[in-house]
Amino acid sequence: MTANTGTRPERPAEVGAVFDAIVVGAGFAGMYMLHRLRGLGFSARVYEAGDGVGGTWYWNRYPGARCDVESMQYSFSFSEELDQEWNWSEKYAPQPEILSYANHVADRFDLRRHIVFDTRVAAATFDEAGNCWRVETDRGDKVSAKFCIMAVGCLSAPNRPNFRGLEDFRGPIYHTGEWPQAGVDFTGLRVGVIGTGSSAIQSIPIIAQQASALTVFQRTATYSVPAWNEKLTPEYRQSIKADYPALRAKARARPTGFYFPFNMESALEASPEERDKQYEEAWASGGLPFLGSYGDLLFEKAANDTIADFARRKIRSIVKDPKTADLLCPDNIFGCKRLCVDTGYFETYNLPHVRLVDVSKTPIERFTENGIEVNGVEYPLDAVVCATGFAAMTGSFDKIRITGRKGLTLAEKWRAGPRAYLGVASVGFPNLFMITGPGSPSVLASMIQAIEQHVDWMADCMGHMRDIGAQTIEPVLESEDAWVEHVNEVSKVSLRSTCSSWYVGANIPGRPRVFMPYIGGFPVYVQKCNEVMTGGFTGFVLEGAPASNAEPKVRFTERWRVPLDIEVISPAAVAARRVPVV
Ligand code: N01
Repeated sequence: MTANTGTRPERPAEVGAVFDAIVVGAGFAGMYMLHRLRGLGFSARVYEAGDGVGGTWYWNRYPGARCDVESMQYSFSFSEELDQEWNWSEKYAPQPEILSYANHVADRFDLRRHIVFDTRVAAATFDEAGNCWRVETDRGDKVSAKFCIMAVGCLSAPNRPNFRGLEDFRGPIYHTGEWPQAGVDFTGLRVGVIGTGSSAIQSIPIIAQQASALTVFQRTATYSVPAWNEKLTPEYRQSIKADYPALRAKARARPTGFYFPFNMESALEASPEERDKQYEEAWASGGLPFLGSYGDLLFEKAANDTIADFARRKIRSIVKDPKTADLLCPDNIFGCKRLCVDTGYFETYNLPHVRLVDVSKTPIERFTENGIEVNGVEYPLDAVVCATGFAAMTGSFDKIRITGRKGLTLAEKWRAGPRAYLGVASVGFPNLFMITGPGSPSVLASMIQAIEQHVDWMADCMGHMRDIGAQTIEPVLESEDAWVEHVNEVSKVSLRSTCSSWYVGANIPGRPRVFMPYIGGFPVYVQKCNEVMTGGFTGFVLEGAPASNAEPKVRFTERWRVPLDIEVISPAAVAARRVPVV
């Protein structure tokens, strides 16, 4: 498969260096973690596999890549100055602009001098005698630190299906999640795209503009809502900047961690005419908020049927060929898999040089020298794009040999599914933190807000440990078990747990079927984390602190005192199944 980068500069291995903290990954999570650690006066080292910052937005350079959370909200909120000085150009920022923002943050906060690029962490081993993590990289570095922080991303380990005959194919094969930095020119080529998830839906309309012929291999049809992306005017930006903190506060109080108006009514209590009107208006606004048209869409199948029917009617109204339209109409729960947001996706199938091949019943048989074979038919191709997604949530942990107490590896511990208390730490792995780990809202919230909340919590925790002289922090098994059970229980409330998506690991053969992110809603989760912290880290054991009679003063990043009463979001609302989760 064609790689993202070319050469990496030679450098000598670093052996024996000791840090307070080692951070794995220099995406938004790793960058903000570094910033907080330095603010606390900790020594820190970040290792990053790529040759630049940005994580997801460094690797996913495929044509059409852009964010599906509005740019004014998909950004760091920890610095009012940063909020004021950065100007997003579009409603949904394109990948190059988000990458520029990541680079701006790295420069503005002088982060690069503590990041080592072109270096992949290969192993992290807890040294029980020394109470520290020993970290090894693929460049031969051997360093150690009291804390090891995984900022490895939820969608960072590409899923490359092992199709028969891959090596026979004469053309290039790309993965959307590892797109070449130099870009790809498909002009005049016959291109095949495998997959119809978010990455495919964004790239297909652009690839179709260049390719002489485009063949899309679809295993599962996908719901998608128009983005109606547009340029942002200075006036609009200013209207938000006039009171950015208020928008940020409203966003933190949302189950999704970003703000959009939504309707808490039941779809089933509305008449068909009222529903159609509501859906038409929401469709005309576009984007993920479409799922907020009613409060029970992800909780009641009958309610979901109404929005699914509407979306199918939209597809049929756009796609001219009825057979292709039929194939493009999903028959599963609307929003069960991650909802896609597109610009001209369904319209692309009206182009004469674009065709859709159904591989749901007869899978891709093999690659040949000249193309892809399905059901005995060879589709001739010059280049192939695998938009086949990721080993989500745990895939990036699997790539590192992480060994905790008594030689137990994280991969062994998580064989039947990930287990982590609050999604931040796992029993047997002291002082190992996971930013947006499994069991936290992560991918069900706006990622940057989820990252900031985790990083602030972890930084406050590490600062507190230093204050009281604690050496290690580790969850108690009962607390971890109870949290994992809670994550599972809450997921059953949502229709989201019912379909085969990457949320449950079902996109990769052999993975255990477990609903990995926490679906109870961002503010509910934040409140739980706050309680744990202000209660003196309940559910965790802190060891090594000398006994003291003084009440420990816990650090706390104030902006996470999220009021649960902003616009009816409450645990009761979650329990009443009336909280749309995107
Ligand atoms: O990956 P996916 P993605 N043969 O797993 C198909 C985020 N994201 O990279 O559904 C044939 O969604 C697979 O088929 P099926 C976002 O959270 C955000 O598109 O498993 N097909 C599916 O159609 C998103 O959800 C943005 O039956 C095969 C596709 O490949 C997540 O990343 C943009 C196959 C994979 O879809 C992942 O999105 C992009 C096989 N052997 C991504 N194996 C934003 O907008 C897999 N497929 C911010």
